[in-house]
Amino acid sequence: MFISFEGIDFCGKTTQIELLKRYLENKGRKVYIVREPGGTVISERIREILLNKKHLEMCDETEIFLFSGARAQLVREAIRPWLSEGNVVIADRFFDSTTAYQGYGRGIDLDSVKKIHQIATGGTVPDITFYLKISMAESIKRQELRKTDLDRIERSNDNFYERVISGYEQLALDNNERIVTINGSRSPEVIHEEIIEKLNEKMILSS
Ligand code: T5A
Repeated sequence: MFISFEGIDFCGKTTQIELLKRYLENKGRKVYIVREPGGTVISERIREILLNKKHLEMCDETEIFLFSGARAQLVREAIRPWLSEGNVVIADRFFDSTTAYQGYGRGIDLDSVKKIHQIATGGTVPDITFYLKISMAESIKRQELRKTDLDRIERSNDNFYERVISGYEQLALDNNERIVTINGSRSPEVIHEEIIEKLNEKMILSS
């Protein structure tokens, strides 16, 4: 079982992933969480380069290849071996993030983005993806509450984030058999319940 979570920054993915992990472990499942970019020694090194707020000169093409390089390593070193042992893998972002941020957000041609995904993942696709939908205003509110320093991507302007949100909307429409849109502006407990409901509906938990 391979589950991914998507959405704009501060949409609540990490919070929901922790709740879901606990739920599944209580059901006796072994669960691995991976975050993107990151999750292996090499991918975490790439993460440092990508998110470093000093790297403002990074061009969009370098950005997409670095995100995809980190993913290629993660898929082969961690995700596939864990899935093949029958474990649950929950990914905090996967290739939909690249389509939304680098494709729709930065404006890289979407057909090229798809080809890069194919090379990076070699066809490994989540069984189900939860898109936690929040508005730009909600994202900014949570970011201000958290008071942490912003990384390089988070320093992108509001127009960029509006394009990323439109990208996620389009992705959800185009992949409605895989991507489930969840209203992420409610309480974490209510969101968690809906996620469990959807997993049961799609019989993902019984496999
Ligand atoms: N990126 C990533 C790309 O551009 N392309 C790619 O291909 C990939 C993979 C990664 C950055 O890289 C970009 C996207 C990102 O900008 P990151 O540090 O890993 O950077 O950041 P995020 O994935 O965005 O993770 P965040 O930690 O910022 O946000 P989460 O995980 O979505 O949210 P979470 O759970 O940490 O919650 C954020 C805050 O909101 C509160 C939490 O307490 C926390 O303070 N919160 C809620 N508040 C109210 N109601 C709820 N329901 C709440 N749920 C959580």
